[in-house]
Amino acid sequence: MSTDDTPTPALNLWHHARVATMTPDRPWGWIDIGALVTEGPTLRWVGPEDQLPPELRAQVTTTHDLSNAVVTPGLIDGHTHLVYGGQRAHEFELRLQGATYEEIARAGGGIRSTVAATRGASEATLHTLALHRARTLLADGVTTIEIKSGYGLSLEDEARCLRVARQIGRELPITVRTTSLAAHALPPEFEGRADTYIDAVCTWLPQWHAQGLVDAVDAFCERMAFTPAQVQRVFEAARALALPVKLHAEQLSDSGGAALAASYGALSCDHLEYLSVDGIQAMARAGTVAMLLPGAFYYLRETRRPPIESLRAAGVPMAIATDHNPGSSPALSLTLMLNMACTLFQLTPEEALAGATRHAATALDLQDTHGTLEPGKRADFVVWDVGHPRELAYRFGHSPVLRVVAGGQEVSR
Ligand code: DI6
Ligand code: FE
Repeated sequence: MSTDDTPTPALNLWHHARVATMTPDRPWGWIDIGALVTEGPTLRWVGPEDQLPPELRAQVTTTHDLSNAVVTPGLIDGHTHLVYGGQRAHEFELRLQGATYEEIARAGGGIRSTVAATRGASEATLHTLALHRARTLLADGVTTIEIKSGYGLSLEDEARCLRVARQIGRELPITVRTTSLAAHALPPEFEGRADTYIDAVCTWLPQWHAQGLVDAVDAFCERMAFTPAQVQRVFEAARALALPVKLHAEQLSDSGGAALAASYGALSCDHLEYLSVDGIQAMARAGTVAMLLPGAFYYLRETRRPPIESLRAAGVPMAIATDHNPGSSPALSLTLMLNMACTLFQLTPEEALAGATRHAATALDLQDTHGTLEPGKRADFVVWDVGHPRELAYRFGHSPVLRVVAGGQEVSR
């Protein structure tokens, strides 16, 4: 509301667009000849251009002609491990020669080798590396990123990674949600003492939380990582801090992790190749999002697909993310994941885009402010050089991004 002594806010009109708002009321939330009005970082109005109220148009200070290009919400990468040192190309070669991901991990490679490289890197180096990765995602249309810790595995090393994640959210015009994944792997100094390590994580969590570093808590529930009983103790510590939980569940085997996470009202369960019927039903009851990670499935040359048809039938929302990490998914393109979600998991192009926008927002508890183009939400959107949004999933290996607008500001590229 403006009065005589408050300045009229600057309004930007973005028009002559084909808009996929991704609201669920109609396919793609489609508007054929659409316009958006932004006010600072917020969407003020979205709709068919011929319905734009004249009094609103009269307040517009800057007009952007989008020349019939397609506009979608800014993409949301709801599962990344963006902060780490080193790389694991040698393990890629070993796997091509027949070694499995689990065998390499048991021999001291895998997550542990990245933990060593991360501990050995300075915070400045970790920051430089992660910032470059975040910029690469942003250039591909990603305006919200979830960033997990999980390669520090000590009080101070995990805090460094979470600080780097927070810093990226301040430096780039993107929304960053941080997740503590201290229960990712057993660090070498706790060899043979997994329960003692979980005790330590439960005492560290309140300290990271007190430093404002944690938005959610995750764990790796797998025979090569932590048992459901250990994960449950981490979830209890999260609950005591009123932090939401999520879980790496049923990636390589069925350990019942998804049902456990759903019983804690998990925001998402992630991977899910071995998800059982019980797990699906528990997720449906809890409103937990299925976070599908086709990059890891592809890269580990998995053959068992997540139970897409059953998830769809049960009404479990399906999100798509890169799972960017140095071991099982060194991918930095969410548009590539849209394609893989269709080719590998048989999602429809519309389901895939909803998975990288609306449902990803829900998985990050950002559904009130992100994920669709609606008045009052954050003005995060992408202008694409395509004729229809299905083309975003149809292509791969090159990105048709024309312009990225984050918080109402055009991102320079
Ligand atoms: N599942 C994953 O996909 C990543 N972590 C996890 O629990 C992979 C981590 C790595 O291999 O470095
Ligand atoms: Fe992951």
